[in-house]
Amino acid sequence: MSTTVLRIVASYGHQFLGLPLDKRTDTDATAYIQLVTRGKKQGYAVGDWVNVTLTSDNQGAIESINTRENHFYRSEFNKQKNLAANIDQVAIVCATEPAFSEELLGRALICAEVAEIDVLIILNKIDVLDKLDAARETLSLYPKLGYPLIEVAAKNTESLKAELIPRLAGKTTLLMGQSGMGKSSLINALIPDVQLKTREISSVLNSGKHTTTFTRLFDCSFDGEAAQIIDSPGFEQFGMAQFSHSQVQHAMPEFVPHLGKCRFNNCAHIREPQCAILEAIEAGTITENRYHFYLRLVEQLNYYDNARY
Ligand SMILES: Nc1nc2c(ncn2[C@@H]2O[C@H](COP(=O)(O)OP(=O)(O)O)[C@@H](O)[C@H]2O)c(=O)[nH]1
Ligand SMILES: [Mg+2]
Ligand SMILES: [Zn+2]
Repeated sequence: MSTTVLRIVASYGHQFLGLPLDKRTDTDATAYIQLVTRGKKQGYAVGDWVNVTLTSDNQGAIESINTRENHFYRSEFNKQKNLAANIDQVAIVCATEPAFSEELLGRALICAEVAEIDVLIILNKIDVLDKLDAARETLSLYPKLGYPLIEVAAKNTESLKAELIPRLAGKTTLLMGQSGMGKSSLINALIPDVQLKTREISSVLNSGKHTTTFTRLFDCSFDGEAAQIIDSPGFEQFGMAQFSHSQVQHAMPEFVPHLGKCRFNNCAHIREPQCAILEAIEAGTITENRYHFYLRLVEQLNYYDNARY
């Protein structure tokens, strides 16, 4: 038995697949190493580098995990759900139609801020003209908060070349979106042979019927520049149960300049006098919409805090 370093390139439930650094050719199904975890140990994510004891040509056990640059996670009631590790950015796909959830977008942005990972917001399906203005209106706030926003149509290759590909080249990007936003269409347009690669990986994971429910890392190259795209299952929820009030406040860029400036140190920014946050709402630098989003998050954090004890 020998020990080696692998990168986790796919996860499905508690199953993981790894590839060695020198075998990034993910068109060869035989290169994948099926990984088992020791005991009940979990918390691994696609993008992690792990030390593995090989037990056969295509199987191994994860012994330990190398230090992460970062990891992007949701935080459900009693555990963290890792989506990816060691990434350069999170790209969140929204669409003109069906309408996307601004609540989920807001939550994903909070998770990215807490993890200190850059964000890219993608508005897809801009060819659906009668819904375009409404989507643009909703999203117009976010570039003001510092989040880059690009507009594309998955079926318009020119828009991908002009807007999206330059943002992906040279980077590792976690691509996320609610189902129906066009994430698969984007992946299909960006990654040649994606169907073949997906079939191969599902056969190795022995889950052929669940081809879109696993997270996986694709190695690709745009104009000769290497890039990695991590495809993840469509999300319908975004828990942040374990975040603190302070984490949430600091994850809202328009709140940050006002934090610590309220009259009371323990100000909850709800109806206290001389509250800097409430004053910022009066002044229009924090929108009512985002403030109510914040209040909903706080209400949920309080609920979890009470439920835990
Ligand atoms: N009009 C238009 N339809 C799109 C575009 N991208 C995807 N779609 C359609 O939107 C639907 C959902 O796309 P899909 O890629 O499966 O979304 P996913 O659930 O996010 O993976 C499909 O019917 C696609 O053909 C686009 O740019 N314009
Ligand atoms: Mg899909
Ligand atoms: Zn306050």
